[in-house]
Amino acid sequence: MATTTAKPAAIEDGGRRAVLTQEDRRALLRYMLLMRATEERALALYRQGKVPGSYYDGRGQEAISVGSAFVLGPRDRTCILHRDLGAHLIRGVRPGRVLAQMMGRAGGVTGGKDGNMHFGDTELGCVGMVSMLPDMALVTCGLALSFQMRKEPRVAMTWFGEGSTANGQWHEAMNVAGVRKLPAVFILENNQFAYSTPNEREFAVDPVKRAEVYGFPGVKVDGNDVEAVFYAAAEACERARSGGGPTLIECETMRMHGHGAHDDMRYVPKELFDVWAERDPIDRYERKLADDGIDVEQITASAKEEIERETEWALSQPMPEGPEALSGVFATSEPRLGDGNAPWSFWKEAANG
Ligand SMILES: Cc1ncc(C[n+]2csc(CCOP(=O)(O)OP(=O)(O)O)c2C)c(N)n1
Repeated sequence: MATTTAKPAAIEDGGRRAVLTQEDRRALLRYMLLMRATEERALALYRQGKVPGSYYDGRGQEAISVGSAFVLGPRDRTCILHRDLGAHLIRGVRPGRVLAQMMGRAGGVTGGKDGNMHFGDTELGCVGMVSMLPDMALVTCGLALSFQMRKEPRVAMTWFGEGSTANGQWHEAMNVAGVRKLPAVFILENNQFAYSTPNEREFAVDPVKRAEVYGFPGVKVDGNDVEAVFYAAAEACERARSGGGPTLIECETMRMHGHGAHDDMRYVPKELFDVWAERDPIDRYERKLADDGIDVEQITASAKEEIERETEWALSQPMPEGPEALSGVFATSEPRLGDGNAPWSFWKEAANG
């Protein structure tokens, strides 16, 4: 199976074409802006001592989680990692709930439990993350296997850094996905560093080539181009839904902040930041949409206003009451599994028949 570079193209999925409308493109920009603004707010709150622990953001990587999660339908499922806030937002988690989560407030996604990384709203199709890398790749295989066994045309998608591909669990996940042709989409975010370890100390072959040895396609895309990510993910989802098995999509990008808020990233050469700053995914997309006559300023202003409102809401949330510490810790009822959220016009049309 060839390793290819994805080119934007119309994709067929269930008889419908994956073509971004102007409304979709405005939404892609809006979600990237919301992701960045939410993370900037969270970092500021961390520095004010309101976010305990550390804080892990995905600055510079917004096009990846936004472009790929945007493809998914309401009944698809996600395993979202620490640099993929855009995917939570696309599934329908409000920025205020994310900020409340970071601060351990009752209004947070898990009601003030689980710290600032390990959250997911199952009603919106997001499985809460665990830190052991890359165990969510195995959980993704489990979700995909259940869809396959029930013959449901659904997709499980997950994200991880290139550092995760060195761990044995990752290889087990890729192997089972390949052998069973699972309807899974693996999004590899190659942001050049696994904490302080640069790519050249991480692997001897390009990680996308590893898909081929497990018997399924690997695709490399510009991870700072939101539409390139979208089209690669649309093609992968179509393949998964039609029984063609998994895809690994390697998105090339750069982590523009430290590993966490505590990391001054002095191990990264400054020139590298300069090169990647020129390729900022939001600046690039703003320019592209403005050239196409879209009112970018209006989208920027409304995202700014939304984040102000959401921050105020998050700050007004109380801390959880003591007895709440025990709720939701042990299973006492069936999990609430909702049909999620999907903003892409493809799904809106499907819902309207
Ligand atoms: C099994 C395991 N070992 C170590 C860690 C600690 N750890 C958390 S993130 C990280 C670096 C991960 O690098 P990468 O997968 O490239 O993702 P990135 O953080 O660069 O997005 C490490 C070593 C962990 N979470 N799990």
